[in-house]
Amino acid sequence: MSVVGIDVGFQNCYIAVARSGGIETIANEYSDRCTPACVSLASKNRMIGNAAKSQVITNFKNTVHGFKKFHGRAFDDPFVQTEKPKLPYSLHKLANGNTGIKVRYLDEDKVFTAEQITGMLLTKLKETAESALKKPVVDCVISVPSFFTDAERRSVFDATQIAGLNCLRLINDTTAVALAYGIYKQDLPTPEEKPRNVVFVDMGHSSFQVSITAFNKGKLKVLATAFDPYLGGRNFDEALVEYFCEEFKGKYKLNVKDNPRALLRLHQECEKLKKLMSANSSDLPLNIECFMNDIDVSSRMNRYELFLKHLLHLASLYRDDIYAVEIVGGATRIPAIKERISKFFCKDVSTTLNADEAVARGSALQCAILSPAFKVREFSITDVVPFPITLRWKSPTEDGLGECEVFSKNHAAPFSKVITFHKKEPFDLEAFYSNPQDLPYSDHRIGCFSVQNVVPQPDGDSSKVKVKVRVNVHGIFSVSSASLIEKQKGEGEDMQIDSEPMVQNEGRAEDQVSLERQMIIQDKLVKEQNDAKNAVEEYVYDLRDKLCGVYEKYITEEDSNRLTLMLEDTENWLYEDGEDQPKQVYVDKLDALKRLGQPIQDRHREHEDRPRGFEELGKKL
Ligand code: ATP
Ligand code: K
Ligand code: MG
Repeated sequence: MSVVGIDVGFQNCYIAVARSGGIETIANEYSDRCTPACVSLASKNRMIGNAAKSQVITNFKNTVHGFKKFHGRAFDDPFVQTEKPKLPYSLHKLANGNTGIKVRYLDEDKVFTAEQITGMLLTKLKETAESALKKPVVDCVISVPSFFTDAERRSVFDATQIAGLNCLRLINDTTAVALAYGIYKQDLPTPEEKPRNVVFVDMGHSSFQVSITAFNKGKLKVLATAFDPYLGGRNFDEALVEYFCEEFKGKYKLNVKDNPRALLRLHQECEKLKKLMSANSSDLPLNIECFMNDIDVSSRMNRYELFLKHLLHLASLYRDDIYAVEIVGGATRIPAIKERISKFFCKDVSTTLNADEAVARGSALQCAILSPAFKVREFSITDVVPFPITLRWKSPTEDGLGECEVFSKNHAAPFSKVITFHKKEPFDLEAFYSNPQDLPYSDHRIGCFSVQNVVPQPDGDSSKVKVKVRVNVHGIFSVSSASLIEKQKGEGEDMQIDSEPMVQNEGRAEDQVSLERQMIIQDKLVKEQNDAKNAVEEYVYDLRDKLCGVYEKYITEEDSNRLTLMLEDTENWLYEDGEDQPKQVYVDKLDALKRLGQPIQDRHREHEDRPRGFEELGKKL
């Protein structure tokens, strides 16, 4: 059984695996440990990760990136509506009101849910892990932002199922980082001693998360989390893009925003520039050739200007008694960000963790702890509820409408609580986030839970109903069970609960799972076809080279000319009729060529081996 942790970032994904020697971050087929969160749909197949990223400009309408925050969101959500005009691909309102992504795939218009797109990405990450580990990957731990609400978490969880993964836990980004920090520390205070408090800061591409975590030997407890769900590296890119759009309007009379391709290129160049600015204090140039309408553009940017354009809000946190401030996430490489964080906590920031990989590594550690297949040091993790949750109840005829806050902000999680009701009939429990104004999500409802089969006591009195509410290991809320206590016996009888989350995945789970399987098969077919075609092409080039080189002595001029002509024909065929043929056609073609090439190769090999054979014979004698 493999033990895998996956950091699904807004921009960058990482996979870490637990092996007996420790945690290791895995590289993909491009020898890259980072896999871009990007999916590109095409007329024959999908490209995912690095291959998709190279399509961002050429196939911009069908190359999906920046979708992480569409999970569990309504199409009419203000966030979705502000993102929409900035995206090169189209969004579409699904039947259930959620955000769908509209692309052309297999020469048809298709709408995918956010669960499906992330499912595709996870398929790729799963395959990457499988080819590195050389065994199937099923169990995993996936990271999510600490501020993800119930609907967002359930949506990501559905995506893991579409990809055929068994997600043991959705772990908060900063909690994964805390685990990666704490589990190997030998000098943590004993459980009786005062805990060591460490602040973890993660600024990625789309968001800013901070947690304060207390460590003792063998355990960590998150005390509080704070976040700005809309502040990340991309805001800096956008600020730069805005700046240059304005400048180019005046300087070159170019309306960059009217041209999606140019805008995407400017985005890419601005991100590069931003990264350069982290390492350079001087002015830096920006040059893009043939940018728009055949015009080359150039400009300069200095740090000062960029930073004045941006205000950074840090959540108010405890400042005293902080042992260290550990920073991770790509955007914490920006010097001004580092400075602000350091200034805020009156402390130098530490960068002892791998800024890019800590989330994935912590997730893998959590997977190792949860997996029965792996032995790892005991380490207990207590996380927090990011937003307070209230329960409201009502029954059809009885009065006594009421509500109470069942989980306060920063309440420990996972956690179960029992609440007692006195009821004569079935009743509904509505769960919602207590403070809609603090929620980075437009719907504060979580779900409705109906407690069935409630009846009065034989004497006509109300029955005592014990209801268990729970925030589970994924940070998802539920009314998990209810039992009716009989007055005389004092025993409980389990009641049925019908639960209905407010936001549900639009597709039927089984359909989406089988659709993903079909797409995997389709991609595989296309890959095999391409590989077979490439093999023909390679053979043609290789043989042609050798015919005028090392094989020259082993073939008559006449045969050589004939073969060369044939190779030329094959090459032309590959660009014309042979452009898109079934795999078998290429396999047959290659066989036919090899039948002609092999004897020459054999004669050559024989000749090469002969002197060596004599040499060896000589040694033996
Ligand atoms: P999120 O955590 O929001 O889901 P993510 O995990 O994909 O996003 P990271 O990989 O942590 O994000 O960070 C990516 C961001 O960091 C991008 O905005 C990228 O441009 C920025 N970044 C990376 N290196 C540097 C650098 N040297 N200087 C400035 N910014 C950088
Ligand atoms: K990441
Ligand atoms: Mg991240």
